[in-house]
Amino acid sequence: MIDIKARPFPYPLDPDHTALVVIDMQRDFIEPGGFGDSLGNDVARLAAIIPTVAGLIGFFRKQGWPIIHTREAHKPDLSDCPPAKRNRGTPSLRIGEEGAMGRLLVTGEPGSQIVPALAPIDGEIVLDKPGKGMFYATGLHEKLQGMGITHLVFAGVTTEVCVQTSMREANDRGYECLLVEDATESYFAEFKKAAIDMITAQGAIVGWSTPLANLEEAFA
Ligand code: TIU
Repeated sequence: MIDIKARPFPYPLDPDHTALVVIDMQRDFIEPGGFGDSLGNDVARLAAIIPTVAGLIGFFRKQGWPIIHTREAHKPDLSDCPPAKRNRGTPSLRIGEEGAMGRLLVTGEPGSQIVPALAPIDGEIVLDKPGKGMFYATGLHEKLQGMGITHLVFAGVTTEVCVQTSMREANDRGYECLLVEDATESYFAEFKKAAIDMITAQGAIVGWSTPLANLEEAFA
């Protein structure tokens, strides 16, 4: 185990059993005209973390550790999109409707692609998920178990929605979870802070958080 400086106390990283999960760094959330924009959000906040996420991905590639990229994306016939999700609220466009980057949150459309600066490379896992959490209806737990993964490092968007949901799902399945706090972002600064506070409170009730520099420093 290698101790990483973290909140609320050092994170015990197991170099042989750790994977990175990059949550939903796709155009639909980060670029104008996508799903995030349709909900009335300022998407520019999210683009700002791309260089740090790229640095984190580069760190994992250098170590030779597994990387999983998720995308929130539904089947073209929307059979995996519950009406409760599609019909909620008054977005400018609904899931499956045609936007500036194709049909919103639909697999294979331009908007569902990961931003070019963070594009997956051969050997990395790319996982489409219909929910906010990465374990719901994906088979990911079985895949990670098959790989012998016990520790998960998290990055991506948005902190309090898909990242936090995925981290809570992972925590309940027994994974030791670390959130890289400058490699995640929310449309709402106060929600990012609150999510990290909630995750790390009560003796790391959900997991740990740390900036990328602490991870890099431990392996320098
Ligand atoms: N709306 C919002 O903050 N997030 C999502 O809908 N999905 C993810 O977080 N990926």
